[in-house]
Amino acid sequence: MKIGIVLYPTFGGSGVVATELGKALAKKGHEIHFITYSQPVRLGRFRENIFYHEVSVSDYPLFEFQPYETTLASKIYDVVKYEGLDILHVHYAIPHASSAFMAQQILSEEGINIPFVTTLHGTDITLIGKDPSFVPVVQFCINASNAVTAVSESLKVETLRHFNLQKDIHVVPNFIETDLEITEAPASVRKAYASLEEPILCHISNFRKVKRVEDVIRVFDLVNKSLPSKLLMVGDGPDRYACEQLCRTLGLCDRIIFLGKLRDTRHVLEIADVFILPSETESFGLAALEAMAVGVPVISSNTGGIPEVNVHGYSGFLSEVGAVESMASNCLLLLDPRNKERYRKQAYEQAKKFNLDRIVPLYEEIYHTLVPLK
Ligand code: GMT
Repeated sequence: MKIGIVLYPTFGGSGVVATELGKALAKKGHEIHFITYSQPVRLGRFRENIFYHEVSVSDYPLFEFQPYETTLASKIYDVVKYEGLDILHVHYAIPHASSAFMAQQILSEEGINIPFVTTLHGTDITLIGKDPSFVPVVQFCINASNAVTAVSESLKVETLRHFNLQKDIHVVPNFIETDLEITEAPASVRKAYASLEEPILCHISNFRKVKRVEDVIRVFDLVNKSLPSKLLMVGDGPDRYACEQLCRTLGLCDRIIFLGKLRDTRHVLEIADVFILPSETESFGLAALEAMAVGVPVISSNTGGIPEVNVHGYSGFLSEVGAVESMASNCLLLLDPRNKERYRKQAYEQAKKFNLDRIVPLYEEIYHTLVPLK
């Protein structure tokens, strides 16, 4: 099949999932056309069956705000028509679903029928999508999509609660490639950040308000008081400054290392002992799954889709949002030498349930219902 994937190219989870999906489908022989405004961060090297079409936004002086949605619709039109695509898969409703709808309408005037699948990732529904200024368009576009998927049951429920939908929503969870065994990082890499007896805690996010990054520092502070440890903070965003301030106030600057944005987080996760995700809400929590896939158990909040990924008492522990004391004591449980190996294995086993080989075919099934003959 020739599949167009419309995505955000940045470090956000939706872009990562869309890129990894495209790469997996390309490996299976599909022809994948990524459509977005800059090269997706996870796309990496040149690969068979993968093409990238850049949407270049003009900076005509009349426009105080560049009409990205319109430019994107034109690009989609172009790629569908001249590359002969069979189907479009748009990740994140705003504005990708409305651009796909516009392109679909224009193409149908020319006798070209192109179905589009919309995958809802979370903030397109839970935060931005609920903004009254977006509701009519988001609702219309979900209903106009030929198929709709959500990355968790929780996101499906939330979407149905908030919008008036006539569409069925398929739950297709996010996925990860798991190795045959847990991979160990070379001791030399670990040694650069912590001594042998110091556990390494890790957090990865876009440092937005919803991630509650200051809770990560507070949890670490409590853990470190009982068990001297190190914390690796990966990513960047609006709340990084407040986090750095908090480290200074708590006198933790020599214990917390800010690594900034990284394209490939796997190598950091490989040296971590616990992953912390205290988000206010999270439709899935891909970062937690990525940690579990290398055998790192997770301390998280219990909201949104997180409980579908992190199983309390098995792959890690869940606490109420903001319950930093509970998160810290659970963290110490995971770090107890008597428990450590067991939770490590269980986290890894839990991640296997989301293996790419199990999940990618679910998307292919949906494509086949819309493009039966290919
Ligand atoms: O919150 C982020 O990190 C970015 C955001 C996005 O859309 O790129 O992530 C959302 O989609 C991810 C992939 O499906 C999910 O794993 C995240 O849970 C979800 N974020 C939120 O719901 C806050």
